[in-house]
Amino acid sequence: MTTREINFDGLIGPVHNYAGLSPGNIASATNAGAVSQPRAAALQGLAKMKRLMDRGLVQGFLPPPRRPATAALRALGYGGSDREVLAAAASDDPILFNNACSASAMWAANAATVIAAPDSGDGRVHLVTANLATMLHRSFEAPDSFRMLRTIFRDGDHFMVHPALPGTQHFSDEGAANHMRIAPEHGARGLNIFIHGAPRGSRFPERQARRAGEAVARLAGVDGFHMLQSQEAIEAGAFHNDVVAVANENVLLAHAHAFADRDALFAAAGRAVPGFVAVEVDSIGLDDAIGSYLFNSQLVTLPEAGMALVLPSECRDNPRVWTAVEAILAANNPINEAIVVDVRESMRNGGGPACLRLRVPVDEAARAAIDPRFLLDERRWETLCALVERHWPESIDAAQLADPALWDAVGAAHDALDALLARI
Ligand code: SUG
Repeated sequence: MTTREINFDGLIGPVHNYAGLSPGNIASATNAGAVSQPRAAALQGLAKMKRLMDRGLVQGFLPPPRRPATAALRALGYGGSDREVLAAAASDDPILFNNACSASAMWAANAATVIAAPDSGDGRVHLVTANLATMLHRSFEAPDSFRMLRTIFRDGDHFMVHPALPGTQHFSDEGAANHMRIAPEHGARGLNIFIHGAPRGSRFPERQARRAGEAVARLAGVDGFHMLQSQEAIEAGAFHNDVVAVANENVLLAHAHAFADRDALFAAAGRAVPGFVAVEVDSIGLDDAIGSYLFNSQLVTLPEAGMALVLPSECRDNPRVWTAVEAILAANNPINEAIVVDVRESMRNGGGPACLRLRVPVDEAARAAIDPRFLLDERRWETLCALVERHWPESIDAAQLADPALWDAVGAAHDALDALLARI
């Protein structure tokens, strides 16, 4: 049976805004207080999905959880109607309130770690929900993501969806953004690499703890290979590994300073995977890598053979980075095409093409077991575009977050999405 990868992209939610909630994420900090464009953001994300569908790739989506997160505020003691909950939180504790207003679930690469069926202990695909424990706004996603993943992958013959690890710094887990799989092909057994941050010695918080990767590996029944990020990369703003490295099948594309010990990592990959190809880039600095998000490209296998890099347009805007891209394409490796996409609204919060998707490799039987509402065809894609055009706010500035009129508009957009999911 053929195994193919499905990219599930987070549909960008109607409350997408720039509140500067992620210290260490340079783009998020730089754009704090800027005016966001939720409608354009969601349409950019949908256009990216369509580009890949048109190339014959299988595309799914994850609906945004309801925001503002009134459920999280209720769990913190706010009561009354939704409006009362939000009004009280907005006036008592604007920081908490802003955290409850984030549309950060769009970055689906942080929803869970996915372990492919050929690697897992029991032959099923395992999805371990990420706790996102380091950032308050992101931690609110975990219960929503668990519920959503259990809905989409509910067939227990093919999938096992795990709840999040304990939500403490000891197990801080940001999911697939810190996991790479190197394998001869999607359907073959591979090496699972878990990348973690440094618990001390950085001015930035450690967002992925080694213990988390170890626990995920145990839960899914794999022997993981664990590797520390380089201190240099963390300090330059690589708050997740997927900002400096991306893998697909037998290929690893990485910045030369991504890992604390690249020799050990390359040796392990070479031992585990015959035909392992490392494409290492040292012609640009970490500042250009992080400013352009070159390594946050999606690296995908094309149905007609070869691989494409799905790059953010910021890479084309930087001549040094674009020269590096041309060199990657010209060199002797499977990457032979660049597909440039505009995801600027997400990029301004530190989320590139790879952050926006959760990749799930499945064989035909497992694919048939996925809830079909979350797999896109032309008609479903058009329905989602029409929904966004009609219901997503055109713009939001930070001061507007506390405006009840915005809560009503966003609530109506979520109601319309729920209604759509009931009929597509
Ligand atoms: O967790 N930004 C996200 C970006 C996540 C990118 N994901 C990957 N690299 N896989 C984060 O830092 C900013 C939200 C704000 O500031 O409002 C934010 O959460």
